[in-house]
Amino acid sequence: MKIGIVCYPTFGGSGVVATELGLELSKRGHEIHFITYKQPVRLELLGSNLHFHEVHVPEYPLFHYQPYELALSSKLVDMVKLHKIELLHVHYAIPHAYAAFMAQQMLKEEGLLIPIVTTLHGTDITLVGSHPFYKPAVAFSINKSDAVTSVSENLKRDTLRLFNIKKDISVISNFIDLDKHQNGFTDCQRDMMADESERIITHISNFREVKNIPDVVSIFNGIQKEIPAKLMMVGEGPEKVKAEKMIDDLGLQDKVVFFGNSNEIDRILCFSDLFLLPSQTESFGLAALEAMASSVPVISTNSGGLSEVNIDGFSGYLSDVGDVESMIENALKILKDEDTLQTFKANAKAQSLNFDLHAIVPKYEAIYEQTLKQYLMTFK
Ligand code: GMT
Repeated sequence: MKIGIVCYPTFGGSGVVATELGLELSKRGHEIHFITYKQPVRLELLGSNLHFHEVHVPEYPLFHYQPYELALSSKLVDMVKLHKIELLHVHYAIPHAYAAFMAQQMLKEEGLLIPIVTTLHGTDITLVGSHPFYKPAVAFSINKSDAVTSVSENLKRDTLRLFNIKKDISVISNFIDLDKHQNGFTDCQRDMMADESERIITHISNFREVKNIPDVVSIFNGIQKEIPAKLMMVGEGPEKVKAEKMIDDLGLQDKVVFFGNSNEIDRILCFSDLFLLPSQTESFGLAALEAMASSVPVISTNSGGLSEVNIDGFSGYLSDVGDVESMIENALKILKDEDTLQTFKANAKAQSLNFDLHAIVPKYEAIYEQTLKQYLMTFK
């Protein structure tokens, strides 16, 4: 099948999922066209089955805000026609499903039929989308999609609770390419980061408010008071400055390494002992799954879809949002004793196997086939 994928190409989980999905679909013989404003960060090799089309927004002084949705929908129309794309899979209701719907209508005027599959990732529903200002556009975009998927049961429930949705929502959980997390390194170069006696704690995110970055620092502070430890902070975002200041105030400068955005996540996870994700909410928590796939147990909150990913007392522990004391206590339960740590590491890996991409990508293929068939039938 010829599939157009629209996503945010940056370091967020939705872009990663869309990219890994496109890569796997191309390996399975589909022709994939990524249509977005920048080449997705994890998309390295383009080939005969894998294409990238950049959406360029022309600068026009009359527009106070340059209209990305307009540029995207025009680009979608052009690419669908040029490459005979049969189906659009858009990640995020706004603005992507919104722009795809406009493209679909324009194409219909020319007698071309193309269905839209929309995947909801979370922030389009729980943070941005539920804002009264965007609510009508989100509900409209979801209801006008030909198929809708959500990355967790929890996100499906939230979507149905917050919006007036007339569409069925299929839950297809996020997945992981386990081959990329085999810890194939002969040497993780752990000694470059910490002494043998120190535990390595890692946090990876886009440092937005929803990630509760001050809690990451407080949890680490509590841990390092009890056992020797280092903190790896990976990513960039608005809360990073706050974290740096907190670390200075607590005198932890020598114990914390900031990496910025990294394409070497698997290398960093390879030498990590524990992953922290104390978010206010996560529709899924792909970063936690990536950690678990690298045999790193997870200390997280129990909010959103996190309890579908991290299993309390098995692959890590879950606490209420903001309950830093309980997160410190749980982290120490895992880290204090070597045998317990090894058990949690093995459990984290075992839990990640439930999200193997080879089991989950066929679910998307089934949705594509069914949606295309149904959509074309409606116009017969
Ligand atoms: O919050 C992020 O880290 C970015 C955001 C995104 O749009 O990429 O992540 C959302 O989608 C991911 C992939 O489905 C999920 O794993 C994240 O939990 C979700 N973020 C939130 O719900 C806050």
